[in-house]
Amino acid sequence: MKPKKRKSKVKKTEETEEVEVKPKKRTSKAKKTEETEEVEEKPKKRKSKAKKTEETEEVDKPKAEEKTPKKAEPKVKKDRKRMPPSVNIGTAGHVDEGKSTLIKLLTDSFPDTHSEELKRGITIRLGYADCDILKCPSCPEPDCWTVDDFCPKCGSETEVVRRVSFVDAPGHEILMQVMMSGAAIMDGVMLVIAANSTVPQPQTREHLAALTALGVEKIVIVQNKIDLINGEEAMINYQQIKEFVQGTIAENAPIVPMSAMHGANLDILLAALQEFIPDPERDLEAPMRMHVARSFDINRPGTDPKRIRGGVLGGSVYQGKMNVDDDIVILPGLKKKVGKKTIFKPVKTQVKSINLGSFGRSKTATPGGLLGIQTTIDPSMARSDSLSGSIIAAYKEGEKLPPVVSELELAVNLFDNVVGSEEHITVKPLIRNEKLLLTIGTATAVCNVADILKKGKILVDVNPQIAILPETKIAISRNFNKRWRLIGWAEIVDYKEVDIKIIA
Ligand SMILES: Nc1nc2c(ncn2[C@@H]2O[C@H](COP(=O)(O)OP(=O)(O)OP(=O)(O)O)[C@@H](O)[C@H]2O)c(=O)[nH]1
Ligand SMILES: [Mg+2]
Ligand SMILES: [Zn+2]
Repeated sequence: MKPKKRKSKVKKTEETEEVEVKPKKRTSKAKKTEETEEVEEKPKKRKSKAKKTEETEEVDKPKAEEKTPKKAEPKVKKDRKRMPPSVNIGTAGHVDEGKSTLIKLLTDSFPDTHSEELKRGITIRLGYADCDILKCPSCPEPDCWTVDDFCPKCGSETEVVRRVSFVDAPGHEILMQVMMSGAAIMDGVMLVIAANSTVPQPQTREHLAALTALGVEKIVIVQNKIDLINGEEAMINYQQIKEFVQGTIAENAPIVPMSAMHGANLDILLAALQEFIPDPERDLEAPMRMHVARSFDINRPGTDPKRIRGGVLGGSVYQGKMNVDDDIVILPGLKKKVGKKTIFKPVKTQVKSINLGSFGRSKTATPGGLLGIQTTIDPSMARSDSLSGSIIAAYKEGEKLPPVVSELELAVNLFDNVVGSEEHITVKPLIRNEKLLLTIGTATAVCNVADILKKGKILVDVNPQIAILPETKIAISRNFNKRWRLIGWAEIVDYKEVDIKIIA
């Protein structure tokens, strides 16, 4: 592609700034506090032997304990076999339908830990937690599946079959980009639909469309909150779900009726996850690439300068293998202001340690599983997710790095209608100079449409630049009344690469 000079008026930072989320009522706050206390006095249902990691310390705020499933207190096995996570399973679905409660049931930890999330009663950021899926050697399918060390049905010792990392996405309509950047690190998804609501709700539709656009096609549907309805209502709701998914990627997805709050049918859900979301085939020989979904500074204020630890980046390995002490490059890199322009400087650093969630420290990381890596970069550069949306690549002298781009040529597919709004909005064709929000991997960028080309192709300016994996599918959102709505998706046909100079 020929270099072209075109001035873009886009300022990513201003336009992508977080939109105010309206407070939402959450039921029985007082009751919840009582329950929290009660839960804390009891021995923990499942004890994780992983040491508390640096990564978790950062977000270690008071936990919002949801109602504990009414199950017998299982014992904890001492010599439990441990294996690193091998798959990432996400949540998707309309706000408040029980995604985080489901993660709590599976992993024993409630993902909403930030004070704003607790105050508003909704998920705002991506949540992370993991658990082992275990099998009872004595019970038949699907009774045999559990997340406990001892079978809740017969008491036999269970065996670990695999470890799963979960990515909990928010359902609120204005947090669509958060959900979509989370989709970049999901191998499969649990689409949660409340049985006591009509199907589909706007974000049930929009999330399914986003999953389709971004190629997350392994789906298990959770028909949640069945404790709130009777058998007949459950059947009507089930039919609505069936009709909704007909002709979509979720057409053949299993539908598991559940109560995430009371733990009903957890075994059936686990059986479905085992069958319908297997570990994808991984390319361990390919050059290592990792999606960064968050970044932070783990040093407490006032830390002795000699003991300061480098910036931490969290996300998931996309391909290849990462080892402690590997040289890596963060792309597009560290943000710098040059006059009025924001530019990025790719930075070379080293993997100092690898943390696989509650599994704990590891010398290596492969695709599947969420991880945090400590690097040698100035920790202030990683503060407050400032590096989320980056790509980390293995650094080897002379080896090609993922491109950092300033322009993209896209083959676009637009939906007929805006799927995520209550009202009916037709998607009109794209026009030159309009601004679109693109979700590319874990990155989001407001881009200017520079040109409309033939055969459904467009040219967009990417400013500030981002790093891409060229095979990545892109979700396209358009602004309607100050709200970004998903309107379609695209594939990368060509791109204009920025010359990068790596700083060590
Ligand atoms: N009765 C009943 N209530 C449930 C169940 N699952 C979740 N809830 C309640 O539904 C409300 C919302 O649950 P969350 O898990 O926060 O929902 P969410 O889908 O994560 O919400 P967002 O992340 O904000 O989209 C909470 O009050 C839960 O206690 C269930 O199976 N039965
Ligand atoms: Mg939630
Ligand atoms: Zn059993």
